[in-house]
Amino acid sequence: MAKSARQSSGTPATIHDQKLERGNGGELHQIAEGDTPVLTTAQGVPVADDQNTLKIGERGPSLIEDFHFREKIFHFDHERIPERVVHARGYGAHGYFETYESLAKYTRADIFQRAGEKTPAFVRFSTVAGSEGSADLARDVRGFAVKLYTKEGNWDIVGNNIPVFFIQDAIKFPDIIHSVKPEPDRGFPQAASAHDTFWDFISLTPESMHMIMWVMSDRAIPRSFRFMEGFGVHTFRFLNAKDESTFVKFHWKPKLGLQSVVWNEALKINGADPDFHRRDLWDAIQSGNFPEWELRVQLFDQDFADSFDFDVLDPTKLIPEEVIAPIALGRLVLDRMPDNLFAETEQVAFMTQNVPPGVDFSNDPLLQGRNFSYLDTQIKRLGSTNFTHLPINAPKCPFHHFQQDGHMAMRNPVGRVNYQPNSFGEGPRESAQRGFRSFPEAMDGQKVRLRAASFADHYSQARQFFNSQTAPEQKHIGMALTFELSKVETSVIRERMISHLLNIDEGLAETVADKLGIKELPKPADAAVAPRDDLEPSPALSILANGPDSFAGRKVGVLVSPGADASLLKKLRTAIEKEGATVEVIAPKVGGVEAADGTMIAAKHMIDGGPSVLFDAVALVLSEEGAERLAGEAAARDFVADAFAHCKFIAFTPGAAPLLRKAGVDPKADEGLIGLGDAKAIAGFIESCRKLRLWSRETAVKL
Ligand code: HDE
Repeated sequence: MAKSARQSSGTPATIHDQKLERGNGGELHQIAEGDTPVLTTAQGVPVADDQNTLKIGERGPSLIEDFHFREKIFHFDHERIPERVVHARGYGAHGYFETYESLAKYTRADIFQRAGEKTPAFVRFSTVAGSEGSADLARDVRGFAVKLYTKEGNWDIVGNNIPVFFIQDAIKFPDIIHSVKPEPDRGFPQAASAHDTFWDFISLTPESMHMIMWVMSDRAIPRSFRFMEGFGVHTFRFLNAKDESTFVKFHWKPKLGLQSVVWNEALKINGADPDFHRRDLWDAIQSGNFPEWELRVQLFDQDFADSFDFDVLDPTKLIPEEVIAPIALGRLVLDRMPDNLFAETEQVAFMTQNVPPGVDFSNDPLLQGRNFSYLDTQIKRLGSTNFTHLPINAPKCPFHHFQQDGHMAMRNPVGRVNYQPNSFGEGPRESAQRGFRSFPEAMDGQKVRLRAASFADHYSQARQFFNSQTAPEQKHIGMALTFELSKVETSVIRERMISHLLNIDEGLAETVADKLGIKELPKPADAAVAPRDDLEPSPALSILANGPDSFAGRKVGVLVSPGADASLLKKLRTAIEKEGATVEVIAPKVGGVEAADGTMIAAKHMIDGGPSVLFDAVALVLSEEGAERLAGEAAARDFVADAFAHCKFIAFTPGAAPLLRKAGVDPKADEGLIGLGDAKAIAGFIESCRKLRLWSRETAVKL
């Protein structure tokens, strides 16, 4: 009999500079060189062979006695937990919140008492409709959920990047979500609202029209999590030490300004890099460019609430920032990626009802419904009432209670007494002074199922939003509506949507109807309250009016060819990095190119894998011969043609002319094409890039 060969793992190689091991207390230790830990079972039994199951003879049946194999496969079979029913695809990071100054006048929330106080935070960004493995650039709302581990308990602000919502009452949530998810008979489309059931529901739900304007705007295709706002959406209350109430709305403002992509770009990014947003956050934090947001609040009293045009309890309405100017309370900085995506980002449990003393709810019916849902959903997803024992969910302040047992209990109370009151003088007691108190709002009414008349105006703020957009943004809304409705097969749904648009903006309705081939406009939809014309536009609602004033945090893709000018590239890189932006080099081949001076230029991407949609601006540093060659490659022509069509700034060396020509781009077409002759030209390129896009080109390229 031939001697059996045992498959061996050999010496484990490490591609990391350091090997890390987690101690019992969860802390990370560096493992000394040559001190590789021994593989064990989950019970700690050292393993001799992890390559072969235990068998009778080398070709015989496997033995059930093989406890290592059984444990390994058993655990693997149970690795998946249900994904979130909404917001399944998400990406999180750790950081901190730093309070600017005391807000004790309005709230006794501990986090706002002391200037300079730093509170640990965890943030999870997400898309809503797609499943965990869907692509980042879906047209969708983005979740913006913030967990603040305050000294008086965890506070979760579970918000979105859009300040209003589709529905007014939580009872409609399953309906809207069912309608946007893949259709139940066919199981598609994934992570897309462009299908019949979504638009059917929307067209039958006039209260969603304001939100629809936002979701059809570029807000729903952000360039990066780092460049989007967050909103608490609902009206909450602050309560001060005397339990006096002030209404509050929460806004997160990105330090780097707002930025989105265009739809054609989004489609291509999803193909080129479905993890575009994740990668962006990972890269930024790993390279020390910590993203930052300012927490601003709109504060108002009952008198304002009574006199405001809309009901402050209605989550389909906002209070324009020009009406109540937000006040800055502090800054949120994200500076550390989780060690493990599952343990932290997947298992984190956000709950709207997690509020500390000094923060309270309003009667917004959507918020009230959420306060039920978020606790309930954690049992389904995390499988035990003890999900608060997971490190990511546990408070970081002292906590004492008598809740015990249950699945996976890791921290039962010690001692004899697990109740109160008790005669043993043991255990925690409540504190009237420190404890959470609700605002003692006087309530009186009949038990009814009714929608308040003050919630009935569904079009005025939708119109105000549209009127507050710049011309390119208005155009994008029209294009998005056209695209989405073009995917709707049922004509009556398309027409019903046009009848709503007529109540928002006639021009918009006509443009979309024309593209959809609707010859005769339908009647405007019946409106419970006639849409108003007198709401002032709110510039704060526009992305383009609130862009950055620098190119910091953005990325330039530089396409190089053999024979490129290395010293020019160096100058370009220095100038871009000085601006706080980054450079990635793209070359015809993996590994880079040899420059004219014989030096090697390293590249991050090969042309096929580094399309221009991944960058905010591009530069072509090419020799004439290199450009001639690249002109024969579809990927290189697309690189240039797309950058041009997406209104990006394009810098180029004189040698790039053959490629520009073949890509159909006239180097003199507009001021967004910048010849790289000298250092002055580089400065000009960077100055242009601060505008992010040359929107005036859009009409010419018919995006
Ligand atoms: Fe959520 N939502 N939601 N939602 N939501 C969830 O909770 C729900 C709503 C939001 O990164 C679920 O733990 C109801 C508005 C974010 O882990 C679930 C209603 C806003 C996240 C749930 C709403 C949000 C969720 C699913 C209508 C913006 C992701 C998994 C009444 C203000 C948090 C989970 C994360 C997640 C219910 C409406 C934001 C099922 C019933 C409005 C950012 O509980």
